[in-house]
Amino acid sequence: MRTSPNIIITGTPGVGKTTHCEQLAQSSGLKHLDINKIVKERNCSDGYDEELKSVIVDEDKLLDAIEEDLEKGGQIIDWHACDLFPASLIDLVCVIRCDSTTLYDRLKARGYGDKKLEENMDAEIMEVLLQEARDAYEEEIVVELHSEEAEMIESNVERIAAWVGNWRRDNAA
Ligand code: DAT
Repeated sequence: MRTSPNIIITGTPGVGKTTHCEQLAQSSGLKHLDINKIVKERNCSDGYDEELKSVIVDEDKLLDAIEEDLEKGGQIIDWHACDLFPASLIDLVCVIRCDSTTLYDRLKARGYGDKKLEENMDAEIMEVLLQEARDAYEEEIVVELHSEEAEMIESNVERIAAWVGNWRRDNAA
């Protein structure tokens, strides 16, 4: 029985997932599971996509690598996909959103090539991650949050941290 919830913070690259996760980890005491880092450190890759300049993830290896952490609870999963994590271990899914102009500037600043930039812009405009979250998890646990300006991070994090406090109270042994 978990005494702290597991939360997924997902969204298109550049929307602000890592920034949210770092602040949420500080204010809630939950652990930030940076999946990009875990894939590298625990060798969960299955090759490299030269065209997109990104690592191909072996999802089975990744799940094996974090399963124990998820069973313990208290994890914040930071990843641009969400439907691979078992619904029974997930308590809240936050889909971070960002308007196209702002996202374009952030991805350009990151040095993304044209193809990668275009794919990610399309994904955000088509609400791909929001749909993926809604298809994989109960509607009540999927929340859409906007992140164009700094104050939005603060209010989103406060809102999630308050939710964590309620979850812990409701699920206290
Ligand atoms: P992700 O983890 O989704 O790829 P990130 O947290 O690394 O995104 O953020 C990408 C960049 O955008 C980074 O330079 C921080 C900035 N950023 C994110 N959310 C922001 C916000 N609400 N206001 C201002 N800048 C933001």
